[in-house]
Amino acid sequence: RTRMTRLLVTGGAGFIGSNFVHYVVENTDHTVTVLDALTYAGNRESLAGLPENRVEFVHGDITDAELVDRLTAEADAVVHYAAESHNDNSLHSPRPFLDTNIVGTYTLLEAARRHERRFHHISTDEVYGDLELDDPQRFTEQTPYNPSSPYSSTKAGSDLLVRAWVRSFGVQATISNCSNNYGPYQHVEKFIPRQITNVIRGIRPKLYGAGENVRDWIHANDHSSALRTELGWTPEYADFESGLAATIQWYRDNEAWWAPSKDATEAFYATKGQ
Ligand code: NAD
Ligand code: TDX
Repeated sequence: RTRMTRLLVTGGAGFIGSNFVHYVVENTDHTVTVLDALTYAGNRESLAGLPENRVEFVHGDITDAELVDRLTAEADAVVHYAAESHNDNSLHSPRPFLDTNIVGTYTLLEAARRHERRFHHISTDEVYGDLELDDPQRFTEQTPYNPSSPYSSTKAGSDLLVRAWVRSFGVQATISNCSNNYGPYQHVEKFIPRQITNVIRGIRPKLYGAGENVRDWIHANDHSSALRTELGWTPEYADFESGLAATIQWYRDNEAWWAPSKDATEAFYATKGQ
């Protein structure tokens, strides 16, 4: 256990952010302020049951400079998850991706700079583009950025802002570029929960194209605890099959959590022929 710290967690009512807040409450003495706009992807219920003396919820937007400034000043460190996160949505309506991912990250960086706060930026491996199926190469920190979608290009842009604020202004920041996460509290628009909840509802799973896309999956809890080379971290959910089985069980046990967004998500996909 480490010294007690107050963390400002943006996007803490989303999938990975809420898993992180649960993880912090269970494994540290830190207190958490969640800043979340509760977009379609945010869900207050993902934080249900957490002790009020450890987790404060603030409903607000990361592009609100005044609010971000105050909350950053009150925190010891900022962990930044808030984003528009769905590639499919970015193809239909890119504008919110620019506002949240670029302007929102800029707003947080300026506050971290002003108040000299440690800043961790959650990004994605999709900034590196894609690999051929038989490509012997894997992405490293040195791989050039080559994003494909409006989503990944705004994440790449936000990463470059973080790098520039480190170089230009000495902000103490780190970036993680994680692969696909799975686990509880993931929105039913995403691949794994969409197929689990389709099967529960008796709908055929939907595979895009010929189903040849490949993803690297990491359990959200392992994302919360990770940094392998320097810290000697190893994943707890090393066996994908049992991690997936536990995730399927979670969706079976928590239909009340996902049912309210299921019909709207499928109705939207149907309008796009997906
Ligand atoms: P998510 O869509 O489930 O959650 C995003 C959260 O951010 C929601 O609670 C939403 O309400 C909030 N939010 C959105 N816009 C906001 C704004 N303007 N102000 C305040 N809050 C706002 O996303 P996720 O899958 O949990 O992803 C979290 C982060 O991890 C993102 O930065 C994403 O790019 C990154 N990431 C995700 C994955 C993955 O597999 N899901 C993999 C690698 C990296
Ligand atoms: O119904 C589907 N059928 C299907 O074949 C859906 C929803 C997706 N897919 C495919 C598309 C992708 O190849 O499955 C793969 C995974 O799709 P998503 O779950 O939408 O995730 P992806 O586009 O890979 O992006 C995710 O990982 C990287 C997160 O949503 C991003 O936030 C993260 O940066």
